[in-house]
Amino acid sequence: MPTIAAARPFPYTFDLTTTALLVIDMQRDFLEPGGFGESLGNDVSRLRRTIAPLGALLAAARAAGMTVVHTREGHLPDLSDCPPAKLQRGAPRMRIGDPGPNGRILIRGEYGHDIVDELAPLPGEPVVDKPGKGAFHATGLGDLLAEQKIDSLLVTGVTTEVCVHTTVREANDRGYECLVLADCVGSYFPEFHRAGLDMIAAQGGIFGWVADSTDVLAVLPTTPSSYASS
Ligand code: C5J
Repeated sequence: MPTIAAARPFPYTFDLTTTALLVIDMQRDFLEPGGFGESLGNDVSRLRRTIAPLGALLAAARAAGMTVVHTREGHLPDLSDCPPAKLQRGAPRMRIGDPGPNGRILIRGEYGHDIVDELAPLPGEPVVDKPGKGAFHATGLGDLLAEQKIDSLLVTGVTTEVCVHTTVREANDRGYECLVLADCVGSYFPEFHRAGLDMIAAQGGIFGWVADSTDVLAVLPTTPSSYASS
């Protein structure tokens, strides 16, 4: 089984047949101007450094025959799945559901809600729509992973301290072994990114492990068959 020797706090070993690559919320609404992220006053360019390494990891995971699952944060057009607290909190220039240059902010089916072109899901790859920050809350993710006997997750996406962290905490409580790829997760706040990663690996890996995508690329087989025969 592949082992990431450089993972913090100690080496991470995973079985490709029971591990999924989870790509969290790589949506235009967070990564491109005119969306939810920018409406909250954030510099969205800070997240874009994740796209190239994540694209390379996604290609390698697909070549190795790994399960890939994408998520998208967003709401139904009538906002019936959006708690008032989420809708009203803060003082954004535009609120969830308001019209923006990429369509209504954080609404399913709108251009801004979808995943950036560089990381578009392939036909057949599950895309889990989630109304919350955590990918397990009010979604079918747990059942989907259970059906495929997945017990470990390579976690990527945005943002480090919000949806990535919430999902890793949810996953950890459900018994998943999570490896977070530091260069494939991003935050609008560099200090939150650093602290978020440290919090995952601290205390003996209280929520999971942290490594770089290059560490994973170095151990992934280039074809599903080479893994099966190794
Ligand atoms: C946020 C997310 N930051 N995907 N969502 O509101 O992290």
